Amino acid sequence: MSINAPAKPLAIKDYKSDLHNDWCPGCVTPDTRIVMGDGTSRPIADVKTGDSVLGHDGKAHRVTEVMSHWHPDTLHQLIVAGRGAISLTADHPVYIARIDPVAETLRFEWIPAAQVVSGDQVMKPYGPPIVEFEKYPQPSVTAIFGTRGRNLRAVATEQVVTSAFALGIVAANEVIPYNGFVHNLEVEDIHSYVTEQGALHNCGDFGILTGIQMALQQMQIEPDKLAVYSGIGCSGKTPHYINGYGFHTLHGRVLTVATGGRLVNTDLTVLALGGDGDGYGIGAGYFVGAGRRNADFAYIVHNNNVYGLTKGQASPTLSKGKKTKSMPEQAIQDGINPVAMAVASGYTFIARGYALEPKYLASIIVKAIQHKGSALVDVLQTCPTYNDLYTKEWYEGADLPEKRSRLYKLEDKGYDGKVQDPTDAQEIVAKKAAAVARSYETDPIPIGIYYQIELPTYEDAVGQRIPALAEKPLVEQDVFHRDVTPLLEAMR
Ligand SMILES: Cc1ncc(C[n+]2csc(CCOP(=O)(O)OP(=O)(O)O)c2C)c(N)n1
Ligand code: SF4
Ligand SMILES: [Mg+2]
Repeated sequence: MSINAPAKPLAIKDYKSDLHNDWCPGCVTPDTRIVMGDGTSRPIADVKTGDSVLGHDGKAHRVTEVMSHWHPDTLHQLIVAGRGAISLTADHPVYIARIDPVAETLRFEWIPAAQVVSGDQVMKPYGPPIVEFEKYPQPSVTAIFGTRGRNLRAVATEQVVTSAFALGIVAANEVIPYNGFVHNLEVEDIHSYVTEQGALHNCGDFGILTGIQMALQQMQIEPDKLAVYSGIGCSGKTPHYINGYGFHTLHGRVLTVATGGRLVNTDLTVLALGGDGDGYGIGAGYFVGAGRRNADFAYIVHNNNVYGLTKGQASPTLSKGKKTKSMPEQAIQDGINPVAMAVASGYTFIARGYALEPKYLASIIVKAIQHKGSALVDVLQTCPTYNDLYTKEWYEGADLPEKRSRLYKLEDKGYDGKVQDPTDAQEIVAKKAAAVARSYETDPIPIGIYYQIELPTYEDAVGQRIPALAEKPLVEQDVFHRDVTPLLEAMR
């Protein structure tokens, strides 16, 4: 028990840092009116944790966190015809509909505020209760307006698209000076909220952060017994928002630093975090090395199929032939399979989670932390700014005729990837083969624990070679007052 241990059990808030969480610095001015779950509206500054707000799916969702910080910088002010103005930070995703004149359809997409142009149609669900929403994910222009797409802008100033959506035409997008507080909300399950002018979205990284904080709370890990390391990317910001020791390292190098951190202080729980580009691209060599070593840490990869921080280039997990909206052409390289890579490298715990199911993700992270050895949790993560292929709606299968999830839980199909006898080579090969086979399933995609085996860790091996390290961590040893004469003598 640490000397700083609190008298009462740790709550989720104890794992939140004081820093504003600014993934896609998605903030709006305090007076922005938010549509509540009951259809009324309220300034965002008056919305509280636990309140119910409208999500862009047209349903009510609980607010899990309210955030505000000082913003001494410019904002984007969208003037929405018939609805007024909304002022927001440049990267805040806004839900808009753009017309495809060839297909004569409205394309619904999330666009950073800075990229919204005059004539775009800002979307918002048409107030609760909305019963028809599920039926109209992509209404055609002709079905809605009875006119051709090219006439649409002339027709609509503010139109009810269906019984579910209202449109507002953006008349202008102006950059305005600002020096004051801005606010944002974290919203359960949907990660979006609706203003009187349109719907705004938050990133899947929030879901992963929530999953990590829930796991830490369930395990009652004291913040001063926690070290969180990250690489570079949007995901690399995670340690900033977790109350514990944190180290934002270099692109692709998180596992090297986390391994070092783990070996010098075996008293700490170590989390390594990073993006799919970070871990499976530039960091791929270290990924393999860490698997061979089996030091005790949990590595959580934010797998969004893009290089989010550098504006959405294809990451190593994007398959050949795929093209996100941020890519000029289809990917011409094939994507890698992280689970198969982890099996081949020797990871002793291999799992996959989904960012927008934080409770289930938390249960996997708990098991990954409890596992003694290198644990990989590959987390499928939505990036509403750049990845328009693998969206929340896609994972939910909203486009499928049968409207079923594209994910399933391995344990629900009776799968058990845990090796019962780690000395049984045949069982190990069979379990590894089963994990690899499942990892190639694409519809539905399995989430859960693919493979687990209890084997000696790197720390065990180091402790055998240097018995002093088995007794207490290196940080507690007196490394400065040592007699190095025998060493120097040996080198003469
Ligand atoms: C050595 C090095 N190379 C390239 C970069 C530029 N860079 C920063 S983040 C990034 C990719 C981030 O993608 P990913 O790891 O998937 O994280 P995400 O932003 O998607 O969470 C790149 C290429 C860098 N910072 N350092
Ligand atoms: S992962 Fe995508 S949505 Fe999230 S902060 Fe990065 S660019 Fe924005
Ligand atoms: Mg990425």
